[in-house]
Amino acid sequence: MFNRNHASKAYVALGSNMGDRAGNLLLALRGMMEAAMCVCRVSSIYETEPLSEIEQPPFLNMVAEVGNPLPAPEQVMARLLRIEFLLGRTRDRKDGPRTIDLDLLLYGDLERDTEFLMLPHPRLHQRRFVLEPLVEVAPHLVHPTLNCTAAELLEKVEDKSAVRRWVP
Ligand code: PH2
Ligand code: MG
Ligand code: MG
Repeated sequence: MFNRNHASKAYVALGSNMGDRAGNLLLALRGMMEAAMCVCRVSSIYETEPLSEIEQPPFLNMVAEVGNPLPAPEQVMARLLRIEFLLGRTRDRKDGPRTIDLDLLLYGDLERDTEFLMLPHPRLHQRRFVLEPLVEVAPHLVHPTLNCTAAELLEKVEDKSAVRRWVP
């Protein structure tokens, strides 16, 4: 099949709302590079209102573009989970506050539907805290199943929660 997006690019959403939030994001980026993931572009850091049923502190979010050469998608996912673990991520409460959350959003045009890995990420188009930084790094990226660009998804998103460039 014709691949509309650059075949070898993947996009990872990073989020933290516990401890040293910016430090956690930067340690995660370093972890990704140390795990042989080539981080070729990063967005600004955004401070974002939690999208959650649970009362919790504001997040810092960003998006990283990873590419060339890319490990297989399951390998990328496994490495992201390992970095979350190394940075103290626990899963004691579903959707509770976290030191670090690393979500694989897209991997070229690949689709996956397993318990371990869903591609494209099933909620990416509903979340302003993902779309704002994604548009900053890849406005023309085409969503493989919704068939519109990241910029178009951001224009259409109903989520109006606050997403602002973070100033340290
Ligand atoms: N992550 C969630 C749920 N809600 N809200 C914001 N603002 N940022 C996040 O990263 C986030 C969230 C589940 O992973
Ligand atoms: Mg998440
Ligand atoms: Mg996650």
